[in-house]
Amino acid sequence: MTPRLIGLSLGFAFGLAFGLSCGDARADDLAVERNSLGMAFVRLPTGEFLMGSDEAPDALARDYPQLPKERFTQLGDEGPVHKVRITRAFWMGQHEVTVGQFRRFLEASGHVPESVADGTGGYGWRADYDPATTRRGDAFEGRDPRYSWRDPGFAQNDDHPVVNVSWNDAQALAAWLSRAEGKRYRLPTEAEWEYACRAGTRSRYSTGDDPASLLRGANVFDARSAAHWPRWRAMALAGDDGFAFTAPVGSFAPNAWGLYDMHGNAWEWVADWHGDEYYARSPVDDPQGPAAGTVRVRRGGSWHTWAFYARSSYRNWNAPSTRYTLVGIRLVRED
Ligand SMILES: [Ca+2]
Ligand SMILES: [Ca+2]
Repeated sequence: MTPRLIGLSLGFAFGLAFGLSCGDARADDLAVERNSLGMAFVRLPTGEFLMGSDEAPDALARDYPQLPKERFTQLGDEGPVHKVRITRAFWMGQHEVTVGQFRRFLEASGHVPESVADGTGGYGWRADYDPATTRRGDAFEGRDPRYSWRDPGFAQNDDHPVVNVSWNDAQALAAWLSRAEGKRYRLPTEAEWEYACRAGTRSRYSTGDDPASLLRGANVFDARSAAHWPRWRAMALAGDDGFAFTAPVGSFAPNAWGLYDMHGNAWEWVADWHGDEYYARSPVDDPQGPAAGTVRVRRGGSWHTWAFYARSSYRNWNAPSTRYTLVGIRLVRED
């Protein structure tokens, strides 16, 4: 991760200048529809929100005492906090795309996932694999053809989020669904994703500021996961969320707009290229991200992610061909 430092205090002043004008939508009022693969979508209204975070490193250090302090000065791309207006209602996937839905897509479309097509496979978990034996201390073994969307090395049934899928695979899924149903599917923009994740909140998580609040709302790196990665035990969320690996989608409480697993379970690819300084020049209306780039953003954290990196504003990224045990898909359908 490259150090990313820009004016956090400026972002804070900017954030105070705007009030929230969204968030009055309630899950009970929002329409839900299912598509041909059995994916449920929630219709999110237009609105505006404050995107990003300008939290001072000292405040973060106080609330995440287990992390090295330099982590808190590497978050420049989360600021400045800026107003974003979503001018078009859209349908947000209520859940991450599941293994079963992805399999049905492959069977119907003939698409070959990138990890299979290029013969290099994905990443996976193996009980006797030791990160300390690898040069980079990788948490998982791979790339290896033995691992793919079909097998990340731990048990998944059809209701778990599909992982080891690339950004390019997500494009293929959206394009096929669009052709099959005559409605436009795509990945959410990064702004749509954060709007949906926050669901009217301004706190670190849709469950509040306290990392412990995630226990009722998200599958992250908790005490149960730490049993398999003892070297990172200190980073685990205190308590047991019930899942060492992925959980069936929808196993935790939804946010205020009826969306599940926006925090944790699987990271979710979004449409945008990543730009370190994009927020400083982002348009207010429907930002689409930088026009060009080398890496695509993923959001929300995963079952293996420390709570700090599952915050609503946190941004991470990978090359569009990346396939990994932690990264999955959530789609948008246009209105
Ligand atoms: Ca967990
Ligand atoms: Ca997720």
